[in-house]
Amino acid sequence: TNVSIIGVPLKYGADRMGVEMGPDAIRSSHVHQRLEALGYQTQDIGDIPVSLQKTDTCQAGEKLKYLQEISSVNKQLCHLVADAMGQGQFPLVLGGDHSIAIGTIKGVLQHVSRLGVIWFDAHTDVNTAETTYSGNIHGMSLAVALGYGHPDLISIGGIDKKLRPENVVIIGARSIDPGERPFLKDKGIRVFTMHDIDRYGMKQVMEEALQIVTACTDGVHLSLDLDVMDPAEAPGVGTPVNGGLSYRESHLAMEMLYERGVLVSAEVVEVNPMFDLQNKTARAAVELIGSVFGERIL
Ligand code: DIR
Ligand code: MN
Ligand code: MN
Ligand code: MN
Repeated sequence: TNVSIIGVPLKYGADRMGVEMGPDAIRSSHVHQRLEALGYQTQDIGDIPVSLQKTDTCQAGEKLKYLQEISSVNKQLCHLVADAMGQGQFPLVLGGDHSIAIGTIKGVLQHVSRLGVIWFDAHTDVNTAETTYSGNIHGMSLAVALGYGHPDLISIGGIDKKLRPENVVIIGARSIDPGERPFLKDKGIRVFTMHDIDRYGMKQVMEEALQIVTACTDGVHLSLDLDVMDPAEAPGVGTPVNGGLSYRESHLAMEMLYERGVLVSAEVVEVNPMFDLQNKTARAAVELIGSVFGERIL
């Protein structure tokens, strides 16, 4: 397989500086070498250009911060991901904040309309303009991929291209906004919280999760928000939440995902070198990418 690496140095969805350095932090932690050692050929498309925004682009009464720039970057990302898949390549998207899941998933949906998504995150990212407290679009990207949100966002790649809630699972959640709870419940999205991982273990959680995302789909996308890991393992994220996945739990999840052989695309987001300690989070990201692509200890 050929892996197409696409960098998206976007920070506006998180409205916090530093996360725009994520793609280069991951590259400089030798992601290409890691994949080539596993026998993949890599092609790095480079970074999607992100234009400088004034700090306050939010019009009075407008709830989505930096909507225009985020939607423009995601449109380009959608095209690049679809083009890579059209050439038979595996898109590996490096963020940037989690709002880029909009463009990635919309791009993948051009080729795999019955798509499963496995979303690792401390958060659930299903806010809308009606429920958000922060106005940050990175907290809305899964809702958009399901077809709920601002018209400028849900129309990217075609309004008919969307995920079905029964094909989506969220793993590692421990910070869910009040307005997100009814959304998750009403749509019937399966959330494996940290409680479930404590109680049943990652092995059982992954078995159930993989069953759900593969049941009625033709491929699975991995959306990996590094804040799913415990801040002790991954301090370099913009919105850390205590009580996350251990280093080994994270690897087991990625190894089980690889073993299932269903992945068609992946994105690794929210690595923020400004909050990191000696690039620890970018290095963890690359180690997890190794597991996603088949690295084994023995
Ligand atoms: C919060 C934080 N739920 C929001 N979301 C984050 O702003 O909507 N997602 N950090 O990863
Ligand atoms: Mn195109
Ligand atoms: Mn997220
Ligand atoms: Mn998160």
